[in-house]
Amino acid sequence: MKKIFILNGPNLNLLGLRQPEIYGRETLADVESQCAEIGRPLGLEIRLLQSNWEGQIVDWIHEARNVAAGIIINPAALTHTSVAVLDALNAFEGPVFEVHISNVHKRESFRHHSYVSLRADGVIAGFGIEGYGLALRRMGTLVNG
Ligand code: CA2
Repeated sequence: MKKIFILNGPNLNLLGLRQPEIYGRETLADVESQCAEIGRPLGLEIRLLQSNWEGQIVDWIHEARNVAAGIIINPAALTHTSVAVLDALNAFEGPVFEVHISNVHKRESFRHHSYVSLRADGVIAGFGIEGYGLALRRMGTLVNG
């Protein structure tokens, strides 16, 4: 089984608990179980992590360098602010996919720019939590050759 990190940034621990009109009613635990199911037949073992701390996200990206074949990341607000997350991703050699639950391009203009997109091999926005599974399927295609 190849390991794929699914990293989630600030406030995504509230997924399913607040603002369902924007982010839906499913929780991060639902994302984890759906991705585990999608990943299994593809030979992908997922490790889903969430932190409200930028430095923790950077540390997990560094850890991924040694153990993960790919990274799926929803950096949340760090998408629009963090050169540190971009720099860490630039030091990771495998595929990186950026996922947003909401369609950031339909929202405030400050959400239209992403530092992470400068590194991402693919970007999914506005597909709800299904976006994680879609990214994982593509990851399977890439890492299994
Ligand atoms: O659409 C996305 O996935 C975002 O990455 C979510 C971020 C936002 O800053 C990005 O612009 C787009 C916000 C995550 C906050 O998540 C919450 C979930 C439920 C309730 C409150 C916050």
